[in-house]
Amino acid sequence: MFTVSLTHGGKKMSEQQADRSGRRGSRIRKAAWADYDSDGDLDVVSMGAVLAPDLLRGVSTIFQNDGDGLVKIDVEMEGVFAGVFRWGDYEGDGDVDLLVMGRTSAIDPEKQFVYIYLNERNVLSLAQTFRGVNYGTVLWQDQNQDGRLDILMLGYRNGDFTAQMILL
Ligand SMILES: [Ca+2]
Ligand SMILES: [Ca+2]
Ligand SMILES: [Ca+2]
Repeated sequence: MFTVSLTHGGKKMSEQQADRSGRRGSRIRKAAWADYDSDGDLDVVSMGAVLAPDLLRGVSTIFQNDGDGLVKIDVEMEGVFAGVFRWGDYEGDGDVDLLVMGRTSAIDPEKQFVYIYLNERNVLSLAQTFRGVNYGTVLWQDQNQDGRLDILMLGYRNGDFTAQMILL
C-alpha cells in the first residue's frame, strides 16, 4: 500500500492511499510534483510496481489535487518502474508535459522506454516513444538552444554506458 501525503506550510493537508486494490506487493517508490493543470496547486505523478500475480508489473498514476485532496485520474499511461518522471514544457505553450523513462518488463532489463506525454488542456496523451537506457536518468534540456526542450539520456545499454541526446 502506498500513501500520498500533501503537506502545505508544515501542515498535512491530505493523505490518500494510492492503491486501494488490496493487492499485495505494491511497491511504489517514486513521485514527481508539478501543477500540471495550472490551477495553482501541485499535482503528483507516481510510479511503482505491483505483484500481478506472480510478476512485477509497472504502474504509473497521476493524482490531481482538487484543493481538498488528491484524486486519482485516469490516464492511459504505460506502467513502468525503476525509472524517472520529469515535468517540463515540451512545446512551450505554458503547461507542463511529462517525460517518463522506465522499464516495462521485470525480466528483460533492455525493455526500457522513454515516453513523452503531451498536456493538452489537462489531458495527457502519449506523443512520442523512444528506446531508453538502464540504470540511468533522463532530463529535459534545451541542448541546441532553439528555445525548445530536448531530451538527454544517461545510462547503460547492452552493458555500455551511453549518453544520448534526442533533439525534439
Ligand atoms: Ca494543480
Ligand atoms: Ca506544454
Ligand atoms: Ca532544443
